[in-house]
Amino acid sequence: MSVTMIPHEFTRLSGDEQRRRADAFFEEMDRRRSVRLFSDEPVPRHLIEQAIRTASTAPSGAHRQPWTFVVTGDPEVKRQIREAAEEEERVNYEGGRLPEHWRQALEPLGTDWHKDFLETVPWVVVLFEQRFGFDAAGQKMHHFYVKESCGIAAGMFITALHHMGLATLPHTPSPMAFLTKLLGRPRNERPFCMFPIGFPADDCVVPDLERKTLDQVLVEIGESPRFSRQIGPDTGPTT
Ligand code: IYR
Repeated sequence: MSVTMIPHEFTRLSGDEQRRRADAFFEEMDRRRSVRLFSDEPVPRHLIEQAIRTASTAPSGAHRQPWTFVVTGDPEVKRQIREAAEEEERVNYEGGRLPEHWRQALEPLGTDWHKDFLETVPWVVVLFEQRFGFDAAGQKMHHFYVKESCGIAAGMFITALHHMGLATLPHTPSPMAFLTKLLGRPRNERPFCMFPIGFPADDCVVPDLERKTLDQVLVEIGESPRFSRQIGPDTGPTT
């Protein structure tokens, strides 16, 4: 059985417009920060739904879309998530489960086992990866590149949230298995990442971090294609 092929609706932009969008989007994304201090101000459910719709446009192995976004705004559920997450993190930080190199890496960030934000925020979303799926007949179906697919979906999710003026923290209390049971998920699903979502608190602070420069993250091999330097910061605006 093959899928029907349809013409691709692609919007071709002018070079100027591409440059303008590229620069503006970078500026916008560069202002994104992971937030740990939230206000309890409500957030419309529609915004969360749109962020999940957006994330679910992510490419995935064989288009299996191996993800489930579990959403809760229920104070009791949030309380249970917080309690269980803090229990695990207390063992990490105070029970010596965090290896020394990990402890050292976290020290400048000032994180500890307290996870108040899990109760403060109006919404908590847990992204579950589906290790396999089920076809229409209920038969087990293979899922491909599950981690890669969910990683891309998670990136698009936090991008969508930032773009709509919300803050989040990709949070991975370790180990996360408690979420499967607590949220009543089936055995083909595993927690991938958790996202407390809301507005930053008025007195929210974030670590004064620097991002790697382009030179540190970009390695070019061989010669650039012809004309490719026309749209580059060193050649000035394009016409
Ligand atoms: N999951 C723990 C520890 C932690 C790990 C990393 I890597 C971080 O960037 C931040 C925290 C916690 O949430 O505290």
